[in-house]
Amino acid sequence: MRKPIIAGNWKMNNDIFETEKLMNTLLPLVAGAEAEVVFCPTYLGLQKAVEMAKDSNVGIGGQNMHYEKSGAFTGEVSGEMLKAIGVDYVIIGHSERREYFNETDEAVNKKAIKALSLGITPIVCCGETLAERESGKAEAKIVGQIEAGLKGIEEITKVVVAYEPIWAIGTGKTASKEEANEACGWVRQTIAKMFGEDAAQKVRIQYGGSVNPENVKALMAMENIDGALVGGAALKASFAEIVKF
Ligand code: G2H
Repeated sequence: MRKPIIAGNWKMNNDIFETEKLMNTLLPLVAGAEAEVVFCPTYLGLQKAVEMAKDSNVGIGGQNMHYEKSGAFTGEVSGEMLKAIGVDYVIIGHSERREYFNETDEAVNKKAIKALSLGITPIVCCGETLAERESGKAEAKIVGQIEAGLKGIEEITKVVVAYEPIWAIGTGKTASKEEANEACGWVRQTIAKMFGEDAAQKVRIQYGGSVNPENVKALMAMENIDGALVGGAALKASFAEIVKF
């Protein structure tokens, strides 16, 4: 009942020319996919990507946005600016933004609320460090991030959550399908406590962290996993195999 959603997070890769090239490679390969497909290039590639994806089955997403409309926020881009060029998704609170750019749960919450108000689908990220997992604190970390990040959201069923264990990001290590499913279950239970069971059953939860064409099928077969947020493997033609798992 939940439509799978596979998103490629291109991170800080691909200039405008490389963006065009990868779009040209991937668009025909992912055509006809049953899953909802999203590509998230850098800010500089967004407009080109939106134009190129116009008549395709691919949606385009930003990797971040500011919650204010405009103002003295050097280096930032607002949700309104994303919307103006036709961006329909935005990744919020990726662990790399939390770690390197001091993004807090409070900022994640403001950004998610703002994105929804603009009709942009927020992909809200959560996940624990290796130390937190090894000391039995993974569930508490994830529950806390979801409670704070999704607080006060009115259109919860339009939110996509990405569970990404930090120790599995770009490391080649993947959480086992059981570990990933359990953590996505913690996310769903927390949403159920906050917004009710019906709403929680409608929210799509992605797993992210070294997803590749070999492991995607087993992950997607798990009860609580409705999609994938893919980094390194989203930069290759074989991303189409992930999309068409
Ligand atoms: C996790 C993921 C995409 P990768 O950050 O967001 O990256 O697939 O390279 O682990």
